[in-house]
Amino acid sequence: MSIPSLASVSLRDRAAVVGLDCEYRGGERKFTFGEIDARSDRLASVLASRGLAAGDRLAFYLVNRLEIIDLWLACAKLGIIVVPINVLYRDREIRHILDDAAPTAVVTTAAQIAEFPVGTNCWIVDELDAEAESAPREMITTTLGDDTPAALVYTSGTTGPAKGAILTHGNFAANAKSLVHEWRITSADRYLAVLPLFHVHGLGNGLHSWLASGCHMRLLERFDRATMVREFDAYQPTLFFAVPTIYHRLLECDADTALRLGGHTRLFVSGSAPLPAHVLEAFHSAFGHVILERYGMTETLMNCSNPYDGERRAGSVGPVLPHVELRVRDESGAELPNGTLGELWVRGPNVCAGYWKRADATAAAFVKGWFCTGDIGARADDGYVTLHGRRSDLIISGGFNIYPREIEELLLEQPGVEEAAVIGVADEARGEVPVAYIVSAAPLDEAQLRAALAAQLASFKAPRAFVRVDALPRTALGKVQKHLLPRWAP
Ligand code: MLC
Ligand code: AMP
Repeated sequence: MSIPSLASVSLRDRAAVVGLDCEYRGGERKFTFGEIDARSDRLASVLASRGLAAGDRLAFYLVNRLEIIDLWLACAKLGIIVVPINVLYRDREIRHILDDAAPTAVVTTAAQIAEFPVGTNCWIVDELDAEAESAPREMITTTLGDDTPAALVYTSGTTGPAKGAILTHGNFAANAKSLVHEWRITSADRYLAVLPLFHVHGLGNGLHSWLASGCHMRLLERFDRATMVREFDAYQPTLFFAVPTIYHRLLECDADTALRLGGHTRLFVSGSAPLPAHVLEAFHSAFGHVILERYGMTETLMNCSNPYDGERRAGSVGPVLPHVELRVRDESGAELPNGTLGELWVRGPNVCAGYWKRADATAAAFVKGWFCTGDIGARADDGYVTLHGRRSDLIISGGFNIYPREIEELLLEQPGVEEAAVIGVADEARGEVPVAYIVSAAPLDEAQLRAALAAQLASFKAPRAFVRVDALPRTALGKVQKHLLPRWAP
């Protein structure tokens, strides 16, 4: 099924129903599903008149706003491949994505054009919006199959730079249909959307559950603890998707507020990073809800979920979803018995078509149709899956991924830095934060290091601390043994 077919349940069948409210041009506005459909048809005319056709790439670099939905649907209808770029990314991260995906243009704001390399074809979102308002609404007849690429979502590997996971129309549709069924999402739900639409948690799960169910959505620019209580009170959502850091922040609510907020919500979902058992328990006591934890990734959308009815087990991501197959395998690829730790391999309509222009990386990640997730876990006899880390040294901070190697390479370019190793250390709110260990003959100039990193990398990748060491612990073969680095404490 294609994204337009999935969305037609809402856009066409519920055309007269108000399905979205969000900030629009500085004020609050409500949109019917019919208006959303018409807006994306008109934007599709504009994109076609600018020469875009099926298979072309179009990037966006925007915080959550209505126009991302217009863009997503217009591109889906035309078969254009969307390339979301994290708005926190800076120079080097942006350049890499643009070079790799070669989008015709990047849709962004006038204020953010300065973030892009000179010569980048930037389209201003407000100008596109204004042009679309007066554009004709034409019948779109693009042929879309399950295998038609819908998006390239960049995700880093342990070696080498970020790769574009090719997510297809079929991936998004299968994932959304499954979640709507499993989490009992209906048109009566009210979904408060705070997760960024440039990552698959907000895009694949959030936006598409809305489209597939025809529920109501309130789209916020981002999660902000200070305004959240007001938002919950005013909107009274039934559905909330978040990362553990957001639940951690919500626990700062006083007892009465927490009970009140929990009172009208039907389902709180967490994912993208481990949800600590103590947060699950504290949230249960304060808000009266057991958060439903699930497991997904950019390349596969959703793999496992605790059940809607039945036990939501602390520390587990629940059983594999009905449309997905999951195996736990050892290093040779042999299947392991229940209760034994191994790498999780998955297969199903949710799994991406490979990495953009990276046949080598695709071949390395797929074995006989199975995607090797790099996540280490085990399955219990009753089917519940637990995750126990990763094969790589990925750091997840506030639900955003950080690959140490990227920071290490940049540190090595700085004056006086001879060797560098970055590791994740536990952080109560963000789960993990990066800390850099540096070998340098002279004392470290921390301000210079911070400034150099800030100019080129997203702010969430900035090391919490820079620790000078005499040498990095290495094996006889020269491999850095990160687990032997001295413990750092704030
Ligand atoms: C944070 N910032 C954002 C932002 N979140 N900017 C734009 N959009 C967002 N969503 C910026 C802030 O402006 C600030 O920038 C810096 O990041 C730190 O913000 P903070 O508010 O101090 O941080 P915190 O209170 O810790 O909250 C951060 C957060 C954020 C939890 C709201 O980390 C977040 O939105 N995380 C969600 C990540 C996500 O969606 N992951 C899914 C990946 S998909 P500055 O410049 O002032 O420092 C995936 C697969 C799956 O993983 O589905 O499982
Ligand atoms: P990303 O590359 O941003 O898609 O991140 C995907 C990774 O996030 C997965 O491979 C897991 O390592 C991790 N992840 C997602 N959900 C969970 C979860 N519920 N618990 C622990 N880790 C998770």
